[in-house]
Amino acid sequence: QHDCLVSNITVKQDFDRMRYQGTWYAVAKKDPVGLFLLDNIVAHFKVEEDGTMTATATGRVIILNNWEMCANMFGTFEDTIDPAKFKMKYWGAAAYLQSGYDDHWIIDTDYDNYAIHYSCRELDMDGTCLDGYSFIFSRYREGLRPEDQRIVTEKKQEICFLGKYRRVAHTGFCDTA
Ligand code: AZE
Repeated sequence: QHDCLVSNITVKQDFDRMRYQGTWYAVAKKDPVGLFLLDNIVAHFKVEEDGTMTATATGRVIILNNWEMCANMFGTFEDTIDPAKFKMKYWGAAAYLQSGYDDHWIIDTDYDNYAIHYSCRELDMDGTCLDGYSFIFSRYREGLRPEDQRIVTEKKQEICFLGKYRRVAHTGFCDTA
């Protein structure tokens, strides 16, 4: 049923960036290769006056052998022909944080409870994803409602990341400063 080809992955139809605005708590994540946000990951999406989508994100990271901190990150989104597929330019508030340019796809969302994000950084020769990451977001830091969990499990399968997610803890580590 799912051939795992990145080109066959379907995204949210008629994605509405206005309704996507506000706070999203990462409740699970699939990591890419290399450094990544560890936990306490919260993102805030906004649509600017010119219609551009932007976001800020915070999360605990460990950099430069054992320096634990909260990374304050920024992202701006470039539109593509598909309203749910963006290119995200991102950077850190401090220069020693990561910066980059990633795909940012909204696989599914109901805007009020859950969202499934997907980013493939590197395609394999066969068209599957060799290196990618994904976030499961909730409007509530406590997690997803049981009825949303079924949808999320189905979508994890569709993007071929089922079994590769880890729960994202929210301990309050990044709540201040
Ligand atoms: C995302 C939500 C929208 C805004 C941004 C996001 C991604 C951020 C990173 C940050 C990595 C930082 C590291 C620091 C050492 C998708 C969560 C910017 C990928 C690894």
